Amino acid sequence: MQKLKLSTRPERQRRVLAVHDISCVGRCSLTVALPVLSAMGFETSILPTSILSTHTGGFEGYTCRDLAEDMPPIAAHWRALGLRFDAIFTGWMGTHRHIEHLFGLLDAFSDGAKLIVDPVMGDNGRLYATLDDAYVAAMRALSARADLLLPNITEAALLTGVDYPFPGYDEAWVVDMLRRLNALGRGAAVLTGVSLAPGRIGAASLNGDELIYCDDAYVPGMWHGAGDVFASVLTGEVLRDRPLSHALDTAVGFTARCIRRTRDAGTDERLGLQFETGLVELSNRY
Ligand code: PXL
Repeated sequence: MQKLKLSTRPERQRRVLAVHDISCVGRCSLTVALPVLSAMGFETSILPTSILSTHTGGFEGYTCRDLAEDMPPIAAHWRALGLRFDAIFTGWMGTHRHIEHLFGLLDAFSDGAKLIVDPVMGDNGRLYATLDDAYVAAMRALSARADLLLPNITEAALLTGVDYPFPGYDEAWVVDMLRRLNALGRGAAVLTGVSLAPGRIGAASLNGDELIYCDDAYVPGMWHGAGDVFASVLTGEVLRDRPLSHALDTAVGFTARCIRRTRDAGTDERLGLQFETGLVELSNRY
C-alpha cells in the first residue's frame, strides 16, 4: 500500500482525530466537534463510534447502529497508510467495548498525539440511561491516559468514586476534586458546569495550587450539546498552545453566547446549541 506523504514542517496544519458518535439530529458529538475544529483551522479526521438517529437526551425511540467492530479495521487501514495525528479527541463512546477498541488505536497512534478525553457519561448526578458500571470502569482507565480531561461534576464524581455533591459544593470541594482528577490523568483536568456564585456557571482548573475559574451568566434550561461545544473549542485552543486560563475563557464565553442565541431563538432544547453563526468568530481568531 502506498504510504501517505505527510508534511514535517513546523508550521504545518495540525491533524486531529475526533472519536465520538454521530447523532444525526441534535447537534452534539461529531456534528459539533467536526465543524468547530475545522473552523479553528484543524484538519479533522473522524472515527464514528455509532450512528444514532438522535442523541439519547430527552428523545424516545431513537435508532442506534453500533460501529465498535469497525474500529479495529479502520485503525489498521490508517496504520498501513502511515497516518499520524497531532491529537486524539474522544467523547461519547457508547459501550465499554468501544473504549477497549480505542486502547488499540491509542497504542497505534499515540506517538506525538495528545489525548483529550471528554468522559461523556452523565449529568445532574446521574449516569446516562444506556451506560453501565463497565463503561464507567473503562472510562476511568481511558482517563488515566488523558493529557487533558474534561469531566462535568457528575462525571468527575463517577471517575473518582467521590459522592455526587448533593445539595451543593464550595470552592474547597472543587479544588479537592481537581487535585483528584489531576492525579488520575497524565496532564491537566478541567471541571465543567461549575457554579461558585449564584446565577453564574463556568469551568475550573488548577495551575499548581491556584484555582483558575472562568464563568458567565447562568441561563436556566437543559442545554443539550453544551458540553460538546465547550470541549471542542477548548480542545482547539489548547492545541493552539493557548494557556489554559485563556483557553477556558474562550470556551466558556463562546458556549455562553451559543446558549443565549439558542434561548433567544426559542427552539426545542433537544436540538442542541445554535453554534453555527458563531463559527466565523472562531475562524477569525486564527
Ligand atoms: O452530548 C453528549 C452526548 C453525545 N452523544 C450521545 C448522547 C449524548 C448525551 O446525551 O446521548 C449519543
